[in-house]
Amino acid sequence: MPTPARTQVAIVGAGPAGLLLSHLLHLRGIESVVLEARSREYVEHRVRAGVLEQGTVDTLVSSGAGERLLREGLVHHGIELRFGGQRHRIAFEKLVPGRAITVYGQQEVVKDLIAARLAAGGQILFEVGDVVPEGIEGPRPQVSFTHGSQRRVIQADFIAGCDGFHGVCRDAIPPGVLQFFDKEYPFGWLGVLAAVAPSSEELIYSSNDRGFALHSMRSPQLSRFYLQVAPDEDIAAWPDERIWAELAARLETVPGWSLAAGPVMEKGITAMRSFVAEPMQFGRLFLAGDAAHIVPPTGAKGLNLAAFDVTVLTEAFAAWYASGDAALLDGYSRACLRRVWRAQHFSWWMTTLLHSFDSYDAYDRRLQHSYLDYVCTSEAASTSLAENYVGLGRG
Ligand code: RFL
Ligand code: PHB
Repeated sequence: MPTPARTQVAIVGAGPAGLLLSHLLHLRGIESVVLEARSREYVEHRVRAGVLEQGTVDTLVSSGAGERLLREGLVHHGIELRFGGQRHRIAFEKLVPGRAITVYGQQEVVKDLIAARLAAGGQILFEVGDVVPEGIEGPRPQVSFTHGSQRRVIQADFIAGCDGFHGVCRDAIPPGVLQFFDKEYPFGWLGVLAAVAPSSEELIYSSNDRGFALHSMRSPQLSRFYLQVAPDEDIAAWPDERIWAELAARLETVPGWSLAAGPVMEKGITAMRSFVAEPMQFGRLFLAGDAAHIVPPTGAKGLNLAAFDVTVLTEAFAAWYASGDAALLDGYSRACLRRVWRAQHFSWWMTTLLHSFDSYDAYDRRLQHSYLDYVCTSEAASTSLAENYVGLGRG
């Protein structure tokens, strides 16, 4: 298919934000072209998030892209916290009745959305280079880029910057317009995908003097783990035997529970940070997902925020195309940032609650332990964790 010279919304980035936006716009009769730096193979196999809030699942299902998700996703009604030799279940069915999470890999969401776009004749250009958003202050923005060694331009009504934290769209906004809020944590996560049946039916978040560990999963045959490590840790320092020994040391802290090991399929280290750019819009350029904000993965919020942003943006574009009414577009940033900041706080709080900090003295560790104990023994405190974890209402 030839690259069009014009579209309604030019979308930079084929992650969950860009693909879901393109899909939702199509359902409203709005055309888009998605420009992605990486190959289709690469984006479909990038192992990342795994926890979908009910609202994200509902969006995917009601848009017709959730058929496999409903079949293969694992619905969970609780998570387990471990600390100080104890285990405690946060029971969603009791604390937040009727709400649950679904464990389904981000790359599966990406595969489903790419399939839906291509089936509907949607345009996704993979392996584009040197993407430059231009003219965003005026009514006729455009994106220039290189594709197949040729320089091309697509004119649009709007540009959606869905190009992740390291993308180019945020930087296309003139200096001084955006305000940045930022926090770095003194650790990273070593993520591991292993071909072994999960040793638990639900996710286990374990706080340990050796560092935090998380047991998650992808399917009845595939487990996903994370270990707190130094932020500049060298992956070469983590041969598989060391990973399994450390996971066992941090997770096998309650009597009668043991971890099953298996072949490691994939491993990598991610830095942990919090970041928000405000506002999420300038002129005809709208930022969505990680391009505008990131959270440490402890609260499992990043992908869900990206999905929320693009549902708000879809409504705003739809109103503008239907009647020329720009009120929702003008309110886009404000509508998203309220939820973004709640997720920022929750993710920071979960991270602070569960990780070990070198800077902590004995007093700080007692405080952390006391808070964990409170979360596990007070219904009010565990309800607060549960309602944030499953995702607050969309109002
Ligand atoms: P993405 O997924 O980064 O997609 C951006 C896309 O833009 C492309 N791109 C460009 N394309 C063209 N030109 C350029 N100049 C470009 N620059 C970049 C990139 O190649 C990419 O394809 O951002 P998006 O769509 O906003 O989605 C956000 C999510 O990916 C992210 O928030 C989550 O993965 C965060 N996250 C989690 N979120 C959850 O909700 N639940 C979880 O359980 C969860 N676990 C996690 C996570 C993130 C993790 N890592 C690796 C950071 C676990 C981990 C370990
Ligand atoms: C995951 O399964 O990848 C996952 C689960 C929970 C988190 C982060 C990541 O908090």
